[in-house]
Amino acid sequence: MTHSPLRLHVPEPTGRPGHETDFSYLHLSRAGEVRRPPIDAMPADTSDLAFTLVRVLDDDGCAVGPWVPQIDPDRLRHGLRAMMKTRAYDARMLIAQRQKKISFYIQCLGEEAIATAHALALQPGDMCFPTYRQQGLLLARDDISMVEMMCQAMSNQGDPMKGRQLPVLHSYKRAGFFSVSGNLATQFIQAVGWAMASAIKGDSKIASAWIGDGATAESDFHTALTFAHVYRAPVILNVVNNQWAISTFQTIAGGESTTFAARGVGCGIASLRVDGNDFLAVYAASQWAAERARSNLGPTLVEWVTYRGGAHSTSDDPSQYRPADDWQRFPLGDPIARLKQHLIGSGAWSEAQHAQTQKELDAQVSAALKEAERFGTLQGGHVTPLASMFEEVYKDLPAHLREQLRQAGGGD
Ligand SMILES: Cc1ncc(C[n+]2csc(CCOP(=O)(O)OP(=O)(O)O)c2C)c(N)n1
Ligand SMILES: [Mg+2]
Repeated sequence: MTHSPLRLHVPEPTGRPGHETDFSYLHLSRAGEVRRPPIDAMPADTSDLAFTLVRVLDDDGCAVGPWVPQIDPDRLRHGLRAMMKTRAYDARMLIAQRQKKISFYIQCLGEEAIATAHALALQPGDMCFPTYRQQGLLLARDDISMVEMMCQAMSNQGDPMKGRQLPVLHSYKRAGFFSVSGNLATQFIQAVGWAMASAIKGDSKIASAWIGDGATAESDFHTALTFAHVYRAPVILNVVNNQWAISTFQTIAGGESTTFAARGVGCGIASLRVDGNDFLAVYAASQWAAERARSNLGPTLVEWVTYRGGAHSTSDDPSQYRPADDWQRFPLGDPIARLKQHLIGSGAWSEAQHAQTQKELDAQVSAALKEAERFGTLQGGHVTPLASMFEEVYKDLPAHLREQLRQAGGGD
């Protein structure tokens, strides 16, 4: 028998600039269709849930099925406001970058439901290990002021990290927000290690790890899954599948013939694949996973299916590699519009309240930026002196760094 020459398969996205995306590759479930297993389900018994999609809100904005969470209207209004605040904050910071007040920015347009609803499902003292796209975790709770966050992005004299981190890479131990590392996937091993330490101490706190679809291709992701499984670490393993890793489509990281949720089940970890643009589904699945971890039942991997609505960062131009109208055509819609529709439909919200809230948030964000600028901007000065990077690292500065400090114009 003769064989034709071997050849590799190189996955391609179904859409490119000027050629619209065929989103049927997503394999969606209908709202309410997917079962909700008990909290103590065996990991292998969640296998089907790695290939379906947990959804609560249907096309009419009604909450249906076994995953409808117990959440009162006040908390839902807070959630909607948190998403709107995150979007308003991002929009203003993008302008600030174009005005050269900050050097760089990363927005989370279209992904707001994931971090904000997740934040509401955690408890004080739990620790998130976020990527650069989870500013919603901070903005959903009011323990860190927007002014302080903006100062961080401007590396000015109000920046708690004194310009030592890229804009957006926040660090807030007091808010359960571990220092964001630019090195992708490190969050996963760090979170699993923190969760193991919490269990070793006999504490009640859980960890929540964050990673993008692209970064799951890093070996740290797989190492973290092995440790989480073996020791049943109290951790939630969040994979945000926003379809893109800068210009690389999620299939290049291995999302074509399987799902990212299936990685969990394959490692003996309970797994869910969830509509990340459905605030109620995100809240319900986060609660399920948190309850499991807190009850000593071990880790849960959740794949949040969403879409990166904007550019990867202010240094990226997505018109080069994907259709311009892709986000508008994404079948899971816009998380803010969907929760708004639900709340209006249930009589808990109105168009007038929405418009008023939008106005208030825009004003609040502008006022915060004005105040933050008083501490300095990239263009206007008052940024942390270069020499300060040598401080608070070593008790006694080694000779070679003393020399570098001298060259930087500081020290003796
Ligand atoms: C270890 C490592 N490799 C590469 C990069 C460069 N890089 C920064 S963001 C990014 C894309 C990440 O995509 P994904 O994990 O899907 O997250 P998303 O940006 O979509 O939220 C890359 C390759 C990095 N920061 N760290
Ligand atoms: Mg991605």
